[in-house]
Amino acid sequence: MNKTVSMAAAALALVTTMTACGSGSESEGAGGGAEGGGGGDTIVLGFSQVGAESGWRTANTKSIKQSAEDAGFELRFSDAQQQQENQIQAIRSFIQQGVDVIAFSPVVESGWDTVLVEARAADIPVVLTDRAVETDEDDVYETFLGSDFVEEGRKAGRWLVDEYADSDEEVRIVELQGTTGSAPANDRRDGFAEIIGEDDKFEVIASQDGDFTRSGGQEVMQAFLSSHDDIDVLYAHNDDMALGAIESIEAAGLEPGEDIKIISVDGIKDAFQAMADGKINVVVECNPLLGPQLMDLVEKVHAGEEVPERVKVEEGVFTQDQAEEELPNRKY
Ligand code: GZL
Repeated sequence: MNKTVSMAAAALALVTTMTACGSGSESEGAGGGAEGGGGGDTIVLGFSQVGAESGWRTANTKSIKQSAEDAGFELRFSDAQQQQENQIQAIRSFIQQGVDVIAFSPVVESGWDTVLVEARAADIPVVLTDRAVETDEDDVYETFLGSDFVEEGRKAGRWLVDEYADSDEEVRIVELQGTTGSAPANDRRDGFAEIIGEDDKFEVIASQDGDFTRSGGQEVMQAFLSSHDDIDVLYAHNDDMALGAIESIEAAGLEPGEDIKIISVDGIKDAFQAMADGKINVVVECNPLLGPQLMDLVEKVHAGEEVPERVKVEEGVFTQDQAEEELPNRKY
């Protein structure tokens, strides 16, 4: 693989990345700046991040940056502000720079084949982290490190089935979905539906995209409340939307956690505090601290070592009675 990238091209690519993404693009760690690509002693890792939409994402970014520094890698980091076109341009820029490895968390599942084929043609290995892609191409990424979102949805469903095991009454659910087309939104929806679908007393009366943000959760929950006066349960695909929804529930004069039970996913500190305050009933953990595992995979992939095609992250489920005790242990 020809990794000689002219200084001008590399500088242009880096500037292009910053201009194109209109977002945060930075180079950190050993040898930061607009030097050429990889091929030296220091592994140059190009990372395209979804954005900064949630507490989970903030913790994920911090883990990646800290782990790259600890591993002695040069990290070229791009924040796509939740726009797929920004991620595609960042990946193209990393290809032009001739980085050693590209890693990214795809904001949505589809639309990646062209740029992944370009990375393969440039002989630059790609590592998926956090979210998966749908692709018809073979060998366009080395491994996928991330949670099992379908299982997270099942865990949410199982809690609800247990919670209402002794009731035959209809249970009316509203669902705050994550970013449309994203793997966590699709899979958490499907896993939850799989479990509650076994009993027709459970009915999802409304489901809408809140984009994984607090403002999105607040706005969509407000809309749900204005068109439904019989909501029993909120299933939020992440804590930030659940926390935003709580504001709307309280503004409507209702008690979150009591009048409307709340199931959430991620496990950020603010959600544990809300659980301790009785406002969220259960949190399905989704671990953002993927940095150490990611850097280990990057090192192996760069060395040409075999890596598993799929690396799952172990996670738990936490209920209100555990919140107070667990809160001091939370790392994000
Ligand atoms: C899950 C991650 C999701 C989180 C949200 O791995 O992709 O994106 O659940 C975040 O908080 O926005």
